[in-house]
Amino acid sequence: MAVTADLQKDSIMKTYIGVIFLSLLIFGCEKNHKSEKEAMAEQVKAEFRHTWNGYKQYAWGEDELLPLSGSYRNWYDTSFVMTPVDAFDTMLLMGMEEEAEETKELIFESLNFDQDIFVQVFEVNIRLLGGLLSAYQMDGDERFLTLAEDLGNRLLPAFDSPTGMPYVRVNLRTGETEWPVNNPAEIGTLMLEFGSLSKLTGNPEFYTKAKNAVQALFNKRSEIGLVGTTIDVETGEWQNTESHISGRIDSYYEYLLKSWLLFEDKDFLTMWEASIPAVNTYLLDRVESGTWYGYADMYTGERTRTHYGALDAFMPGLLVLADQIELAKELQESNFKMWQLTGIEPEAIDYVNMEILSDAYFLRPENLESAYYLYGATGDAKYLEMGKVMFQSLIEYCKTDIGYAELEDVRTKEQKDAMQSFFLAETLKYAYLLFAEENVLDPDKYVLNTEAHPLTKTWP
Ligand code: DMJ
Repeated sequence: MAVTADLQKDSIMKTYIGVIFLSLLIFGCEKNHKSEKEAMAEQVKAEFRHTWNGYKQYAWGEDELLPLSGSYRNWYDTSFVMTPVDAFDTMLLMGMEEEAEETKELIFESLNFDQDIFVQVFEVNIRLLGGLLSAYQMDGDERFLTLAEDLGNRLLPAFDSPTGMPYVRVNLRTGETEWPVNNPAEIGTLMLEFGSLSKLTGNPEFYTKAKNAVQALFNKRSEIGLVGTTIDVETGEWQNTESHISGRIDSYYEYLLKSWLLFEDKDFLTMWEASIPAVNTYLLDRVESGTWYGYADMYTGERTRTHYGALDAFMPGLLVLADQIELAKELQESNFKMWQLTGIEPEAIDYVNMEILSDAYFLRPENLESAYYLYGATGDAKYLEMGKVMFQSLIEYCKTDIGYAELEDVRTKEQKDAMQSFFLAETLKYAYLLFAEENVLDPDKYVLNTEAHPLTKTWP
């Protein structure tokens, strides 16, 4: 009896010690994770500052820094201070008050949309209109809204087509339009910005025109529920009937769901729910190398290509918002596999044989973006680890003395003298949000536009 009691005591003791040891280990790991996360967030901030200083020194007041030659590039005949407008809310999130103040002054001193220039509606919308609206909501200065409203009014004539779908380009001064062959991404990625502009100014026209365009496009889907790559906005005829989730279609899907989340307008939920099953039936592809989205004919659903790329990598993040976490996890494994092929992701691959089809890297954010959403939804340290690897490859291969450079070729790591404004708006923002404290941006309150500008429902 005594021996049994002693044994029992002994085993209770051992379990007790085991539990304490395990708790200490978990606590220790959590603490380690926390301090490592903090250190990573600081490092992202340091890289942002490094790049911003380069912009200040070599490209102040211009659209984009050229990170190898120490020069600059403007998109059009005049600068629209693309990088500062795109980078401003990242500075606010990072708590970089001094930099935010100087940026704000630069924007108000130099930004003037009264220009006789044809601009690309989609790019100007996601970067400038999105940036200004987010700046207004986060900073509160009315001048941001005044600029946003002026820009919105100048973009409105783009919708004056027979179908209500926008032309690709509009002249900011005359309202003339050009290029009627447009695509779902450029037609369907205006709603978050135009809708917010209506809510914030009280003028419903922005919301109505952007929504009509989305609905006109949605109505052109095939019987099996897919859209094609290009469509003529004057005739409503599809020009290229290949369907996919890549560039030229990608953010159409993103905005269907996010417009529902931001405006709680059921029509967007209906369109999302009618679209995504078709995407997951005909485009989703599970092969030996992993789970991917391929290309298919929009009418028959037949596979046309087994291509995937850096732009497609946004989809796991979007699926998290749609609560399709398991699929998102599967896809993120593939995203990371693509990243690891050469230590930094190529623009496009054939996922069947993992062959690189387009070997550039444009400093794109989508892979990090999906890691951020998945970490938020699962709390799984695996996604932090992925983010860490991706961020470190950026430092290793893309960093220059004055900023960050795209890569000509992910195999040779040869750098290219270009740095798009989304590097500061998105790539470093998602990296920062992944590692920073959760309360830096409340995911239940904010919807990020496709250029990662946070928008929030401040209206009734
Ligand atoms: C950004 O301008 C936006 O994220 C857009 O939706 C896709 N392309 C770039 C980033 O890769």
